[in-house]
Amino acid sequence: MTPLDTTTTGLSVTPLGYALGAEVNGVDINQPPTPALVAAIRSVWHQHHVIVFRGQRFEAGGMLRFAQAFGALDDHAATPFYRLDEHPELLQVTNRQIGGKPSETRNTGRNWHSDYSYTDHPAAASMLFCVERPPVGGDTMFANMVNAYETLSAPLRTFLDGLDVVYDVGLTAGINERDPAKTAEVRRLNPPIAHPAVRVHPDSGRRALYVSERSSHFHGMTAAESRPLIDFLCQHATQPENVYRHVWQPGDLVCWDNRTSMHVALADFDQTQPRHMLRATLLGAQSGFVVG
Ligand SMILES: O=C(O)CCC(=O)C(=O)O
Ligand SMILES: [Fe+2]
Repeated sequence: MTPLDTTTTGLSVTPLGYALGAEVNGVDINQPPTPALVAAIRSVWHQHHVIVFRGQRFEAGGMLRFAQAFGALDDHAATPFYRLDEHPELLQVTNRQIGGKPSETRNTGRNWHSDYSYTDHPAAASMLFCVERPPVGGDTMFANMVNAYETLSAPLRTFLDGLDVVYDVGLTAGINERDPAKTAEVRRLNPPIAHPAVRVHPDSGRRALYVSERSSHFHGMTAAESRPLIDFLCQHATQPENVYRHVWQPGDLVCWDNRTSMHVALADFDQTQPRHMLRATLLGAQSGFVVG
């Protein structure tokens, strides 16, 4: 890893967790980032997988410009509801009312996952801005999937290296409590799709486990054969020692690499209290093949 040149960028980095997560200070996300700053942040991000910028001001244009400096953005067409009308690259993850009804993104992310794994372009990274949070709770946990892979035995790593794993949007927690018409549309847009069970990061070359609670089975294996292994891998990956738990503050921008981490949004809060976040999603490479 190239050492960080703090003299030119003014960045300072404080690890937040042993397994992953670091706070990055010295950045105003609403200022156009220089190429040197983007390179420095990228290097910290690769090292820590999840990075946190605190005390930021939400400006849609500023956040989009900042996010775009790291790659092309998804317009969230795989889940075409609750985008900002004027900026489809910003998805509202909120329990505010939208169109007179509680938003169905109020329970987004309630089981361990990597974003858009059920699409043919799994997200490279996500950036979530906290506008409003409940008085207590509403935390998000992240697990290091490079560690998860590297701490498996060599025979199991070799076995997984040769496998594809099927993702099914129907395994998204809470999906069956959502509006049936919207759910049917999301299922139609995203049929079950197989991706490599181990992902190689395009920049760092590191291998990471790519199996989550939204995986139904390994391609070519039965559900009965797959289930114990998927359960084991999820349990292995999400051991407390391999997890960073983020306690949000308004003004936090948390950025995670979906290729080397997975996350879960906890329902550990009073659902009558507002929680309002906006997400930009960095497009990942086309991947996978649709199954049955
Ligand atoms: O609300 C959160 O903390 C995260 C929700 C989630 O999984 C996401 O936005 O990708
Ligand atoms: Fe997510």
